[in-house]
Amino acid sequence: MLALHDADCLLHETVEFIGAKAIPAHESPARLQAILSALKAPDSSHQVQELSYTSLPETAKNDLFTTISQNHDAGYLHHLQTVFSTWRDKDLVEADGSILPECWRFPTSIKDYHVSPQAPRDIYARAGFYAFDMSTGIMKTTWQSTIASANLAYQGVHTLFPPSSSSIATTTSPAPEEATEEAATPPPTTLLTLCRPPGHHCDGARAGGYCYVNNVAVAISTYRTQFPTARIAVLDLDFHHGNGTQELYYADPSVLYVSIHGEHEFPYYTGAATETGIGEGEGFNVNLPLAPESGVGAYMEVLDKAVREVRGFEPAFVVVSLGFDTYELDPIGRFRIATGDYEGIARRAKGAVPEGVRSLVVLEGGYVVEKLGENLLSWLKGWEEGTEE
Ligand code: OKP
Ligand code: ZN
Repeated sequence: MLALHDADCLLHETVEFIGAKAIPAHESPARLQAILSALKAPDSSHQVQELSYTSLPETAKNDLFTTISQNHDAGYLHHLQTVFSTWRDKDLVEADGSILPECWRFPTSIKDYHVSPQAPRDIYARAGFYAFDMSTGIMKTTWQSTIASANLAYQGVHTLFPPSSSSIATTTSPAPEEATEEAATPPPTTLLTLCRPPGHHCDGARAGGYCYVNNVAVAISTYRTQFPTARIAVLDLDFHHGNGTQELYYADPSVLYVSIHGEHEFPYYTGAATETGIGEGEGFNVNLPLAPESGVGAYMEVLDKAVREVRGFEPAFVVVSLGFDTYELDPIGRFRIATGDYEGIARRAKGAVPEGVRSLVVLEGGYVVEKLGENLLSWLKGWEEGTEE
């Protein structure tokens, strides 16, 4: 299977608070390194295509930024891009330090009183205004990795659905004489984007859960430019509930969000089965929380439900948010899935994709670095062999 990667995704390396301790974040560059070595091993049947956001022409960069801006607030994006240098100029953070929030927007107990939606003037307070937890520090290369990660989702959709217009630039634009030959190659039916940082927790204006820009939303917005009204299904298989993705499409009947995740786990305040969508989007959000310590048997039962939901929706495009923190030894996930189980899980999950429909697999979490490669290879085997139904 084809996987898209950008070396800039390895740069971001921050800290998080767990309990009373600040530790190097579980979401580390080593995760991506492990995945790359597995995919590039001599006996691997997979291909890694290296992209480079940095060397894109300005027009493509602008187009990507416009796409991101469809889902994220301008003040928030400005904050992500500038906060580190602003703090650094004032000597408020070390060159290799990470900015973490100290005070969040909070609901008051006064009925019908709403906290001002304006970003506070105070420089420390703004870090809290644009975040919802202390796992999502901003260091000097955070934006560079974030934009490279988003670009993978953007380019991934362009690879699956080659735009007819030549205005969309990629880093691998063929020379004119090769262009016809290139066009003759049919696009792949599925591909994997090695996104890092991940994306499913951040919403329109807040970073959280190691996420800054929602890569799935970037993929959906990119797809929408070609297919404005087609139905899109998101199947979120990370251990954690993708609150950001849920929120972005909560009122949207053209995007079905289906998630299997640990019950009562991070992000704690979302993911209940009672969250079914709002307004026109009512019925198009399906949460399938599963008790911690569940093994593959219980998981497969709920996966069957998820697959039926997606199939019933008859999507024209399927996006998978793929996390390996469902693995039995994961430090922050609590299911009991074994390496060998991923093959069967992916084979079953592939049944969610209707025949002839293309799919994009977007990397989210998974924190047992030593097993990430093996787990992914097992999953990809099942995904490639599994049939669209
Ligand atoms: C991101 B993804 C647990 C603290 C959790 C953040 C977890 C983010 C998970 N005690 N901190 O969905 O893999
Ligand atoms: Zn997760």
